Amino acid sequence: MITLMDNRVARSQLITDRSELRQQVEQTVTTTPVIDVHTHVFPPAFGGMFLQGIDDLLTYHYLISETFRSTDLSHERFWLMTKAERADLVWQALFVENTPLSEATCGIISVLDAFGLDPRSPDLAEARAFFRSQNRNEHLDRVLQIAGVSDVVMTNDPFNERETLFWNGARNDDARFHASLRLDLLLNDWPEAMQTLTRQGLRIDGKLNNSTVSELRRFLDEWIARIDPLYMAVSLPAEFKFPDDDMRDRLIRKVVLPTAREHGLSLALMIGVRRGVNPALRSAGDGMGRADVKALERLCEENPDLKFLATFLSRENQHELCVSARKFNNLMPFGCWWFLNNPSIVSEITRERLELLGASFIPQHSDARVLEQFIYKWRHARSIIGASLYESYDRLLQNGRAVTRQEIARDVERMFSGNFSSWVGLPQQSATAT
Ligand code: FIX
Ligand code: ZN
Repeated sequence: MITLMDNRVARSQLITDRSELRQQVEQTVTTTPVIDVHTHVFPPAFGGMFLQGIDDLLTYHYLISETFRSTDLSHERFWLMTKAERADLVWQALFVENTPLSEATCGIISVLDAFGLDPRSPDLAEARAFFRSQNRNEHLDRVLQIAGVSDVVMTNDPFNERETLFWNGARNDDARFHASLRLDLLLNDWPEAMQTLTRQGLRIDGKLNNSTVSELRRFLDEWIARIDPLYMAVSLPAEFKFPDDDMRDRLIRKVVLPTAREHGLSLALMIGVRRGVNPALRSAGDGMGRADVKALERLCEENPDLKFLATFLSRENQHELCVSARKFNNLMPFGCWWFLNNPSIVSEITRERLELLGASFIPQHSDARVLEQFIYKWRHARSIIGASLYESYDRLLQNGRAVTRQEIARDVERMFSGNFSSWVGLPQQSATAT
């Protein structure tokens, strides 16, 4: 039976005053818990993969590439330094000798501010002492609480040795952290993937014969059983084509899509990265390029029974992604990825998405690698999403329809957790505040 929702509300519930509207949107956006749908953060049980504290924060690859714009030090000498020495250098170059104007440097200031630490300190002594004195688990709870993050999706790479070692001996016991199965090596570097899989005992043939397909399917089945991922994911180069006549296309068709189908898993596509544009910068050396959104449209069209999450790295692809999502309801745009995660661009993309898709998208993911980044990435994102959303409600008001508190709460919940939960089948009750 269909129950019709009552669209009529008492006049007193309508917010017709603009400053009250702004304040209500701000409050809702600030306090609604969010599911962080794509991160590289792990809980403490993952040992060395759990990154936190000022040295990890300052040696984030975003800040490393920025540091080289303000130092004469060679890349070679930088990579010979210890983590603490690198952090000292980044602090000196970007926070002492220069004003922290960029988004990534401003993020560090937000984190220091959240803990009452001095953003003008000449060195890192105070910050180091503070982070060192924290109990790991209590600190994790506190950070998630400050950031308003209820659930975190990790990036779990079955081709990574450290990750394999962890999952072979242990299980993730923190229910706030969920897995995602990352397929980059398989789909972007088949020769290397073959070597890794052969070392792990798989009997595979480079030409992808039937028994190799079965071996690869079995490999993914086992990982899915082991880590229980919410989705499978891959980052793809700007040149990604679908259909194509290369190994990636065959692997997608014969291995990845059938696995997604069998396990009822969505596939997340992160498109537009150019790895190793400057290899001397190592993990900080990746760039970006404009991709062809038609490849994603073909995937959605050929596989109407499968669900796709998608994000593009180029600003130029964002409008096309919105239009594609209007055509394919098995496509969920998510996040403002990496080089897009700057206030001016997040604002533009969020407004564009609201205008074309209403609340039927996932506005942001943090892509955090270091625990405390949740604080700044979500503080900054919430403020911009709030401003964009206010603009939409205000336009609605000027055109004759006021909204209620309940409607604002419903929209924000949908964007911050509901869209993702229902897309990947995560029980809604998991998306509660910590
Ligand atoms: O491929 C990815 O998941 C990217 O987000 C990362 O590899 C990238 O280095 C990053 O941290 C971007 O925010
Ligand atoms: Zn990422």
